[in-house]
Amino acid sequence: GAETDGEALRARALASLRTARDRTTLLTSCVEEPDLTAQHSPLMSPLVWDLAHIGNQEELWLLRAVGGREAMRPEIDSLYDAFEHPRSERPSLPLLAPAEARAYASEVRSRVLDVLESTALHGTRLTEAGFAFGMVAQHEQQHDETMLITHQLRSGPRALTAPDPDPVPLFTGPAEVLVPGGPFTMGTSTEPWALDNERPAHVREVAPFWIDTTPVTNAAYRAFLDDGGYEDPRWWAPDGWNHIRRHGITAPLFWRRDAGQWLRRHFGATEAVPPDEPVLHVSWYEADAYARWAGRRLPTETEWEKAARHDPATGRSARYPWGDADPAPEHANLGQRHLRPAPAGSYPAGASPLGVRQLIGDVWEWTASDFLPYPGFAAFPYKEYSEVFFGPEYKVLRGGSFAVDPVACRGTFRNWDYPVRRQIFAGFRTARSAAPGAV
Ligand code: AVJ
Ligand code: FE
Repeated sequence: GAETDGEALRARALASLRTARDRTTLLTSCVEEPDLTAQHSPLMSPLVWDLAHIGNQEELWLLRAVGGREAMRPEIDSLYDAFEHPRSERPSLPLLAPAEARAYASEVRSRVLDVLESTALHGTRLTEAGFAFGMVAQHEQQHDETMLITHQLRSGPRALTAPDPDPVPLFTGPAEVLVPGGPFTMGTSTEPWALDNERPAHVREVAPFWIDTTPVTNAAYRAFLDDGGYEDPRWWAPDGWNHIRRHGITAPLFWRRDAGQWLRRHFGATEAVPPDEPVLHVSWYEADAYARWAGRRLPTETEWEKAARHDPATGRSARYPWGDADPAPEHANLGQRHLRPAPAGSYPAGASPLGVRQLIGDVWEWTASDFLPYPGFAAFPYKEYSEVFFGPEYKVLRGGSFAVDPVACRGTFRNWDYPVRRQIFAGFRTARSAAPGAV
């Protein structure tokens, strides 16, 4: 009945908020105070900014908008408004000190638990099926991924550890999979915690195409490097060529050549670049150049989602490649259980019906597409989540990385970033059209 549904939704909201806070606590307690207030890269906020911003967004949406409560500390709102202050400015703001930021976020949370107890999870769009609580849990998890990127960028010894993914035999299955042409339902109108840019569901016609069975590996990417890929303008989009020349980019971020061997910095340690892992920390321009060199191209966002969700047996779109079940550890490398992507060919239980692997988890995958609204898009609950970013400056990434929590990952989930970005946990796979004569 409605009451047990309400209880199940409340339990899910509570568990999602708790999982997010446990991760935030881990990410902000494994380093000393100076590492929380320092800016480790001009591209990133100090960790203590993310921490208080997480609390402030939770206060805005769950205490004020849902709970109708007064502002706790109205004077700090502007400090933690991402649009008022770009990341490069944030270290010079009068931010809450680590102890104050922790106390603020935990006071917000304890009041949120009261609001969750006393709010009906239906009746308004914001509270329907616990949406606002799910949105806030996703927001915290997105900043947790951002904080993990800051950890990767920081110098000094390793602060975080996690077991490596299980080794798997070298993947020897087919290199690519044929996805049939025809209609496909993209996006969702039914997933309760889907964000505004994933909506509404709509049908698209897709021409048949081939897509890589697994993400492109470090070994495959090295062949591009060894073939002089970074010195040959034929492979590069003109803006990408200018960018790599101007910045002297000759390999993925964090890679370094040492006596004929490629090493990389990985969370405070140095390691040989693992050949079978999906390539990580490449820009859209690098992904696009590799694909052209390989005689292929990046998949469009529509192709990516069709590969991930289309079930040819029924013609319907599933929530995930493996079906409608929520992600479990055997499906995908998610949730920072590991601090790296799993080798190509891992997670056979997470494959799509056509056999495409590792679409969810491991590495965010660059697509060919600009970040644009779907037909019928309506900003909800705020324009600054998606709407202000629509346009040709941002490219879409899909599928989530090892650093994405399941609550913020679906077959419909859309991420976006500038085509020059490399610090994010991004890799890619390639595609080609199956129609005769097409690329
Ligand atoms: C969806 C990952 C691009 O981190 O900029 C966090 C998510 N929005 N706070 C970002 C987000 C507001 C956003 N991305
Ligand atoms: Fe935010």
